[in-house]
Amino acid sequence: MSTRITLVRGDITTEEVDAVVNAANSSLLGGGGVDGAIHRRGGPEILAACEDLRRSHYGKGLPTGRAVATTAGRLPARHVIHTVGPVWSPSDDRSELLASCYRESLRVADELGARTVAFPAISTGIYGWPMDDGARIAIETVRASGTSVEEVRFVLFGTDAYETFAATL
Ligand code: AR6
Repeated sequence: MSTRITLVRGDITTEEVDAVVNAANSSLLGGGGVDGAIHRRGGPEILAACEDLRRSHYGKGLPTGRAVATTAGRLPARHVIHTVGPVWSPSDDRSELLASCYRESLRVADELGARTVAFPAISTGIYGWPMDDGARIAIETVRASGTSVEEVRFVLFGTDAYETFAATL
C-alpha cells in the first residue's frame, strides 16, 4: 500500500489526525515553536506523560533522531509522537539524524496503528535547518519508509515553507 503525502498550511495543533509529531528537544519537557504550541494547546496531560517517560525509560532524555509517543491531551489528535531533530551545522552533516526522526516517528505511528499522521518541518525553525534541504529529507524519507500509515500530512507554517515543500513534492 502506498502512503499519500499531503501538504497544508497552518498550525499543526489543530489537525484532526491519529498522531501529531512534535519537534521536541531531548528534555521532553517543552520549549518554543511547535513544542510550545503543542503543550499549550494540549494541556498539562502531555507534560505529565513526558515527565513519566523521563522517570522511566528516558532518564537522560530522548536521544536525537529517536521518537516516543504520549497522549495528545486536549488536542484533536489521539497521540503525540515526540521526536528530537538535530541542530543544523554547516560543518557537520547531520542529515541521517534528521531522516531518522521521520523514520522513527513513522515506526512508532505503525506501532500505534495510526492511519493519519501530521508532521511539522522538523529542525527548520529554532534548530536552523535550511527549508529546502529539510523538505527534501522529509519527503524522501517518508517515501522510502515502507510505513503502513495511509496519509502523511506536512503541516507548514507560512507560505515559504509550504511552497518549498510543494516544489520538492
Ligand atoms: N504548526 C506548524 N508548524 C509550526 C508551528 C505550528 N504551530 N510552529 C512553528 N512551526 P521549531 P525545531 C514551524 O522551532 O527547529 C523547541 O524549542 C516552524 O516555522 O518548532 O525542530 C523545541 O523544544 C519551523 O518551520 O522546531 C526544541 O528545543 C518548523 O515548524 C527546538 O524548538 C519547526 O520549528 C526544536 O527546533
